[in-house]
Amino acid sequence: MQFDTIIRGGTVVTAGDTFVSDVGIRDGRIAALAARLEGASEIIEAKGLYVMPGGIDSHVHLDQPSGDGIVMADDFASGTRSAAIGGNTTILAFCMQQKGQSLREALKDYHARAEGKCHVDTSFHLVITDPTPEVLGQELPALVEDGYTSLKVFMTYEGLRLRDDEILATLDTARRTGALVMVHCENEDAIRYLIGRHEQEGKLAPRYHASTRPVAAEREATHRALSLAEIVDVPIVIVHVSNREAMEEIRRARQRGQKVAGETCPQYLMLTAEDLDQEALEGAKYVCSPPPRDKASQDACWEGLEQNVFDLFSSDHCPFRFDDPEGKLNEKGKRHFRWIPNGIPGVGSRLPILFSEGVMKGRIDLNQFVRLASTNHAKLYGLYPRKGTIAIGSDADITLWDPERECVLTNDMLQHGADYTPYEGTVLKGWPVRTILRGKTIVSDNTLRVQSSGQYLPRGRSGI
Ligand code: DUC
Ligand code: ZN
Ligand code: ZN
Repeated sequence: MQFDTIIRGGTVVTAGDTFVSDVGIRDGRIAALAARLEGASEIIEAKGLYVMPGGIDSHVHLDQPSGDGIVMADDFASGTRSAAIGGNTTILAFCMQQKGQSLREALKDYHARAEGKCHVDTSFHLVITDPTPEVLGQELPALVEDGYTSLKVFMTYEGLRLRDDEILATLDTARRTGALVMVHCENEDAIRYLIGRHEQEGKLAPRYHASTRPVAAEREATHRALSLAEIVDVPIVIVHVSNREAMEEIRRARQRGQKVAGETCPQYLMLTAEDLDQEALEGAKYVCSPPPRDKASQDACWEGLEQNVFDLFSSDHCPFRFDDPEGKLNEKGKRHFRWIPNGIPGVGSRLPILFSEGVMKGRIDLNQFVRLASTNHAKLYGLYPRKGTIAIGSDADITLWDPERECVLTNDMLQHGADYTPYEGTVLKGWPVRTILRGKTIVSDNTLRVQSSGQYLPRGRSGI
């Protein structure tokens, strides 16, 4: 047999092309693309289906220790199961450094959490919370050489946030070593001030999570992050952008000649601050940072996707159970919004939402979908062309999409650890009917077929 598998008669979609072709797979890689291929032990009929690169979700939180009795709803098994169900073949998760901890120690911990559990391929971003001279001068340069080529820094959250001089030192290390820095942009001092004022006024319900983190706090921090990157002349990624003003900061930085990538997420297209304002603490389900804004912000985020201001559409999957003392409704969280854990589930629903709301409603075309779902993540985070495309020699990471499949999204379809999805009841057109990882079908008919076949991926430097 010439091939292990042939995907027959589907419409292949890449970042730049759409064409009907058979796809021949051998030893886990794409070996041939031609109008008609013969000779395989497995034939997958794909007539009427789109044959797309497997999704890459480059912003996923799994099994992060959250402190204070709070437990994340997904470990690497359940989180990557949901990823595969939703058409993904690779995720990039965060390895969070604790204060005083070396990056090597943090990595040892996270590798142990992920080892043997992942159903899709996985790689880690390093979250830098303690940028000591040893970390920046010695550990980080060695780790970048070892394939840990991206970092995240926070401008908000006491205990996580870096001061501007620390951000500059981290960015400078990134410039020297070729790492790419992702920045969470919100002004911590402004947020803390507003939380204090809300406390004095007794405003403690979930909806005040949104009013203590206003657009101006995100816009200011976005502008500052871009300025700091400009000062040391290094590319950055602005993650989880929620509104027009922050988005326009990215556009302006590009016009000044800066290299910057932008990311937005499903919550900023599908939710608003009104979702936080509901009876019986239901609003806690939608608490995430930055918070969802308003309808005009949703429109702005769509515009950013259509006009390539955003290169990345990621889930920012950060799941907590709702009705659970270790989740959203912990004892303190019931009384004060600041103790409601921040984040919402989304790794399984990201692509069906973008396909249905974006492609099927005519906002983006199929090739733009592939760029936002997969290719741009691979290019930006050093996985291309092994991942993120359908080309000879690339890993056979392929998702088959049925554009005619209609469904109403329910939590049980997503097979994650959370007890809710923020998108319950959303009517979807188009669904990923088969997910193939390095040539093996890992999901079909919404069922995981192969356990734990994900590998860890050391990465090259960013192609930004
Ligand atoms: N930032 C994230 O990227 N994810 C969840 C919470 C947060 O603040
Ligand atoms: Zn963040
Ligand atoms: Zn995140």
